[in-house]
Amino acid sequence: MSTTGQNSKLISAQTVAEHNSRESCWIIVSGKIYDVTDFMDDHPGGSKIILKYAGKDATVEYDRIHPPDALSTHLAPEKFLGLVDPKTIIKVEAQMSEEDKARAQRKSSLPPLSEILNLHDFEAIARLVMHERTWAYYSSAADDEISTRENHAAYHRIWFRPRILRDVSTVDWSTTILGQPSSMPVYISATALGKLAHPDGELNLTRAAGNHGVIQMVPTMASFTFDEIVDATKQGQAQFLQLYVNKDRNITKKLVQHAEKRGIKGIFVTVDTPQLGRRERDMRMRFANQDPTEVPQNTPQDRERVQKAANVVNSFIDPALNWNDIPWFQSITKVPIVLKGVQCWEDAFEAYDRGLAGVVLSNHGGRQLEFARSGIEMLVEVTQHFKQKRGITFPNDKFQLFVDGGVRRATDVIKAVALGATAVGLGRPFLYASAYGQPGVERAMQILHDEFEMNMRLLGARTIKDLVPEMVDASSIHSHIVAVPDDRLYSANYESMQHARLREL
Ligand code: 173
Repeated sequence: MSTTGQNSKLISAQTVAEHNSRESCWIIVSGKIYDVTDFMDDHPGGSKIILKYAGKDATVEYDRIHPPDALSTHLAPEKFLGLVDPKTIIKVEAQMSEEDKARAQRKSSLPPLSEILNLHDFEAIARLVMHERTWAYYSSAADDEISTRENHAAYHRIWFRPRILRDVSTVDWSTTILGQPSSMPVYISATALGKLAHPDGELNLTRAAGNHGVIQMVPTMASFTFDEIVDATKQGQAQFLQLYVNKDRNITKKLVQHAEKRGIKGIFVTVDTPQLGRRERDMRMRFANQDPTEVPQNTPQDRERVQKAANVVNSFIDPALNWNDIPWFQSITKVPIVLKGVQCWEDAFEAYDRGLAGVVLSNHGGRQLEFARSGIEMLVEVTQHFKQKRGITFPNDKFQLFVDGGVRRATDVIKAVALGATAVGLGRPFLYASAYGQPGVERAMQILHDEFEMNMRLLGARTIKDLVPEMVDASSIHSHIVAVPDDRLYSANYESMQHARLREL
């Protein structure tokens, strides 16, 4: 399916401008005219933004978010109507709102990277300089945002039992993940729409990862194409692929087999997203930016539209995915397959018994099921059950455990590794660092390296192998109410949710 076929019919910009409503909506992207009337309610970013550009040229906004092939992948060929007649285009100067100007001003006074001392700093800066819609999308989480805060708080319930008088003049925290060397037990977890953070989006992550020997998990919903991201790697740089499984299994099969050909070293199938969680701060931001004439009314049509928008991800992600699909995955690729979003020992056993390469214990950054437990708490449960019921201990090369969510410090990673994780995923922190572009992401990685070096020494751990369960006290991990000092840096970054407000008349 492709809309990039030969359709060289010329249409005037004035004709396009007549199709400026929900009933008939055309847009121009890179000189091409598309009919998006039927598609707009399936658009993951909502119909509102499409209607804003109805009858107009949406190229700049489109490029800010999407990979070049998004339209050709998601629209039927007949929706590509032709080319805009260049003689008919009237240029309109882009207008900057007061908020845009203020943001640009803040962006011009970023502190130098040398003053960024930890990953919380990146988050605080990102909140000031990212577009408010970007911040709302990245930082929001499900419902009352309790799981997302628990993700970080759970690490506060684990304390260290260091060993002394070991020669720690040299310490080494490098490791291997699914057989691939990694300079630290950390990988870049997949996050959608990287271009919202910076024009170079995911490529900042790819290039920084290449320079620091870190593995990047390439997201299905990236804002560059898969090939653009792979093309940005260095010789020998390993990458994983995060996979949303499409209803049309041929699309998924093609992606997986193409990824294998391009040298992807692990496939992380996301299993916690049969429907997207409700991220109310993100939803609220969309309403706040809404044209009052477009505010959904309580009519059956509008209710259906809102419901459809909430479930829109269903057109890209198959909610029918189930355990019986696993042999099919194993038949289409030889790349190790890991399930991302496993949340209890029963499912971890199931994954093990079906010959998968591992699981990511994760609640999707708290963005899916509210009151899903933190990955680090699940890790304690999973390793205990494997030991007691199967006599299996971790880390284990045959079946690897990963954790993500809430990780901001090397000490967090070290706790997870001591408890049996092979490596830990960080998503948001690297996105926030990418507000500074590639140098920001590199600085974030360097900060983690510096924290690893010092903490390995202070713990008496010369290598990753010295990080054993006896080095931590996780006995309070399942107690969700424990008085520990507040993490001021982290808490100050947390932005409270808001209630609905009366509309301004
Ligand atoms: O967490 C997310 O926002 C996410 O996983 C997603 C899924 C589909 C489209 C965009 C983002």
